[in-house]
Amino acid sequence: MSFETISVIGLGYIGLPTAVMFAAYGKNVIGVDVNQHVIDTINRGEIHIIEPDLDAIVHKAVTDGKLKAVLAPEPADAFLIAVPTPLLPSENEGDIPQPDLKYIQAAAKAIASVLKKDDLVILESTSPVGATEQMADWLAEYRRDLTFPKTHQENSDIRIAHCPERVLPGQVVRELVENDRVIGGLTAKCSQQATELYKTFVKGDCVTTNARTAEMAKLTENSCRDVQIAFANELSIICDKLDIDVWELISLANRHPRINILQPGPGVGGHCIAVDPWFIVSKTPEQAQLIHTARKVNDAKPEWVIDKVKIAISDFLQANPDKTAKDVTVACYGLAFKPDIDDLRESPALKITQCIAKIHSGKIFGVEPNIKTLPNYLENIELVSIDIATKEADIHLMLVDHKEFKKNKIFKKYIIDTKGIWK
Ligand code: SAJ
Repeated sequence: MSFETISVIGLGYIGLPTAVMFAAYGKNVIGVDVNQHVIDTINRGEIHIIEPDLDAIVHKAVTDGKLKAVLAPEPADAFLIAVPTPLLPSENEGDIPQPDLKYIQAAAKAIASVLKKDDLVILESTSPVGATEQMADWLAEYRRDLTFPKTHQENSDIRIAHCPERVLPGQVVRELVENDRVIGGLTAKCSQQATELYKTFVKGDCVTTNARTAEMAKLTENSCRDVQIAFANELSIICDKLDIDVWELISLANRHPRINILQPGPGVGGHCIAVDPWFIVSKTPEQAQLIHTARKVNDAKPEWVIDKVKIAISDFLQANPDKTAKDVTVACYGLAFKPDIDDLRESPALKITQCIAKIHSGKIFGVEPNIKTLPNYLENIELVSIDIATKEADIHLMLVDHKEFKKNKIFKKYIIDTKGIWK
């Protein structure tokens, strides 16, 4: 089977780099997205997301005529679905959030109209266990004239597999090529064809399994990281209570040959680690006790940091009785969801800064070397340089260990250092 034309549905943080990688390796790629701005940007050879090295490859692929972006799917030999799988908003506080598969269903509906015998459909979106089978059922419902693996196994017209993306934001271009891939076909033939497709550019191993295991593998990776970060975050709270430096403690414990504790921080952000464990918890609430607790520990960390800021403000006012809260400036260092990126979405640092801006009557400085302007929705936060913040602020809250902050250690009385870089 040779795949000449490949279609990628959803041109976001995963879909666009994946699409362009196929194009860079000689395939004709049709990218599909529902957003006209995304389509126009890509067709100009530009990108709408921030990812190192991606712009040049997209520019070349579009100029070479290997990649085009369109609003509605066109016929192709293989379809990769890389749409969001968010959580539905919980009705009551404390409810277990449930995954929302509506974008997968919409993508299935959209490609169904152009699907033909011998096509391969791959679900790349991080998904709860069973989602690939569900997607196959939707396709079968929309195209009763075609046969699918559930009823026709290896003889089906359409092959279907789940192949979760596992690339790290900020290193996507390299990791797409180098990482191993888990490929879970609905049948062995589905896995084999999907492997053939990914081998176009993947230098890592393509390891095959079934779709449910592939789904669970991806959720397991991110849940494992979430649980490990929760352990570090819980340690930081315990150590604070016991007057122990958690950073020193972790570096000592990590000298043990079989211990590797991760780093505490202001909470867990991003679009994956804080979301994916819920896909497991919502499916098996009785069994997933540890994974559920880790989510709660990590989600509670921003509140703990905010309490620390309140205490620091009150200590400052006690030491400076001539001042009122209005006179106290709080500088928040780092707004992105992790170091050395400019992505503010799902960022605990941003959430904390916004919350302080709401409850504190004095000035709030946001220091974020990776962005030039603050988004409009951020009220009462002034974007300032490191220099101004260190000179003018009274309370210094370290939230993200960007390289600029590691280089410029500050020595002030009122420091809350959630990343342990200004000891
Ligand atoms: N964090 C800590 N302490 C640590 C490490 C991370 O607090 O020691 C925080 C970060 O500051 C950030 C959050 O965790 O707020 C998540 O950052 P991350 O670097 O752990 O992960 P992501 O969300 O950028 O990417 C993850 C990766 N998964 C794993 O490393 C298992 C990536 O490989 C996945 O492809 C990606 O999720 C995804 O798309 O699912």
